[in-house]
Amino acid sequence: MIRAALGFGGNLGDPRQSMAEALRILDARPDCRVAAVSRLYRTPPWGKTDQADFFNACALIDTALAPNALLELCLEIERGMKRVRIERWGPRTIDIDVLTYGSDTVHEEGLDIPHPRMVERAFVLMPLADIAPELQVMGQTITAWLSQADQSGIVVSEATQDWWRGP
Ligand code: PH2
Ligand code: MG
Ligand code: MG
Repeated sequence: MIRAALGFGGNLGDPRQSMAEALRILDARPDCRVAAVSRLYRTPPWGKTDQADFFNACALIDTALAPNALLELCLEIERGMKRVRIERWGPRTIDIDVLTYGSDTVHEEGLDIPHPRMVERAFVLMPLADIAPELQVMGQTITAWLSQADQSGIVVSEATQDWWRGP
């Protein structure tokens, strides 16, 4: 099994519920185990700012899937949640990104690992620092990247790390 980091986001419908369901789907699979989930954050929209706040979280999963199969699974879960995505960086019900995969570097059609923009986005780095502060990405730790990122407007929405578990 390889340990991968996933990023979750959404700002349409009930993103908390969509992210929780996605995590439970992953955890129920024999080829994926959810090892850690961050707190849940509410974050100002990045890139395209005239849209609703996002909810964001990150998870570490242990998986037997190859990187492209993991990406396919994430996209399949997005489709299953009837992901609506009108435009790049625009509103969406759920977005699941493969951030890291072990310490591998992957450049394939539609897949770049580490996620090329993760180190400049506090909405990824803050939740990831909850669960993997020492993880090395592009030459430094998540903690180090986070200290250089603009964290303004980001608030913790759920302070526990089991917000995604069912009743
Ligand atoms: N995702 C984007 C674009 N902008 N902003 C926030 N706050 N959170 C996101 O997850 C996000 C975003 C494209 O994936
Ligand atoms: Mg994304
Ligand atoms: Mg995506």
